[in-house]
Amino acid sequence: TEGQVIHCRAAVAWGPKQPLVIEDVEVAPPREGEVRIKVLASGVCHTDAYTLDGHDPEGLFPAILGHEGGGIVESVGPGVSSVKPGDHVIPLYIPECGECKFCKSPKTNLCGKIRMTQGKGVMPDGTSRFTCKGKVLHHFMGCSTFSQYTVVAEISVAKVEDSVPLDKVCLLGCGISTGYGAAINTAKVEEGSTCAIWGLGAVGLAVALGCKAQKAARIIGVDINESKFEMAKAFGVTEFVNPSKLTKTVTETIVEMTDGGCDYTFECIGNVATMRDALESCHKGWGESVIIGVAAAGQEISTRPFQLVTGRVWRGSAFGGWKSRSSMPRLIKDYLEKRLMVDEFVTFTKPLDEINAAFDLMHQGKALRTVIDL
Ligand code: NAD
Ligand code: AHE
Ligand code: ZN
Ligand code: ZN
Repeated sequence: TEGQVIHCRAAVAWGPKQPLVIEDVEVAPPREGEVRIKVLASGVCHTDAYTLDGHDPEGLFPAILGHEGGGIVESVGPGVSSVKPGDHVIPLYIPECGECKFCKSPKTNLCGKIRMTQGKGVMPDGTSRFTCKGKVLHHFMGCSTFSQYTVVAEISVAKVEDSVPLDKVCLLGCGISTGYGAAINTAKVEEGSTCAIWGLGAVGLAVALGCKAQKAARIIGVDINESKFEMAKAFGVTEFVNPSKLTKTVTETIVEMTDGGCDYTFECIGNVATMRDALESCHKGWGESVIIGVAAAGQEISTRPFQLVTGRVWRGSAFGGWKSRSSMPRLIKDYLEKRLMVDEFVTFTKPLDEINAAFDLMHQGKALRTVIDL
């Protein structure tokens, strides 16, 4: 197949708020600095639903969504030296070129090398590798894992050992790494801390794993879906708050429970009202709140500046602050040595044909992650 156009099946997002359609698509060979991957598995992240629902200001259609995948390199373009056909890889929506000013700074994981073209739904040379029914399809987040084959930049792949199960570690491509790293790298939670997490989906529960790894004393879970509470205990959540069942505000409740507020809070929903609640539930003088959730186009956060004047800190985190390619061995090691739960996040597995059901399960709050078997 090397050097040839591959015909395969993919879930195509033809337009916002429309179900994905399984289509026969053509995937062109990888060009210079690119890698073509046979995708074996992909998680469905809330960000895929957010984009499909038309909430992403960068959202483009038609497109092939998906950014939480695992697969095997089928072929590589000219100049590719870090991976070869047969290598097992995880596509990365934040690449790591190692050369740009972001990569050179220890302060961020946001590589800038191909961010512009990635946001326009094309490869770094400005063109797409996907067509369907004579139409060009956009790439998504530099990954497009809802396709049996995809093409990504070499700097957007992390090689993993052949022995790790791709149908599980695909989740390290987004949700799990994001939450786990937000606690470890972004908040840098300390031993004995009191933490609270808004949203107990895959991202929120991975935050709990990170807080637990950092030896937090209390991990308070906040969710309106109480069916999440039982499951969350296994991920280290120690107490629960259901905002829809309170007589006081969630902030008043948490400030009271914690003698003045939390050391660290995390927003894992994507709702600007809960972002405010998470900030204002931080302790005066030192509490820090990390925004992980992605809010819809047009939304803005607000609080009284006095909240910051009096020592609370508002931060944000993308992919958990992990420098993507160079951190993957650490994440895989934590998984293999049983410090990081991964298998437990897979609540359903579905064939590509049933991908829309995976979105339904997420919206119904029944899934942590549905892994699509491509
Ligand atoms: P999910 O749908 O699995 O989980 C969201 C949880 O929030 C659910 O348990 C839901 O019941 C709860 N929830 C919804 N509204 C609520 C409210 N008003 N109050 C309390 N709880 C509420 O989603 P996920 O895949 O875990 O993703 C979570 C968020 O993180 C999304 O916004 C997603 O786009 C974002 N995300 C960001 C990054 C990043 O790098 N920053 C990475 C992955 C996901
Ligand atoms: N494209 C949107 C924002 C979407 C967004 O914030 N994406 C997160 C990752 S979500 C993963 O599930 C992110 O890492 N952003 C950093 C980046 O460079 O995109 C918009 O508002 O335009
Ligand atoms: Zn994601
Ligand atoms: Zn870079």
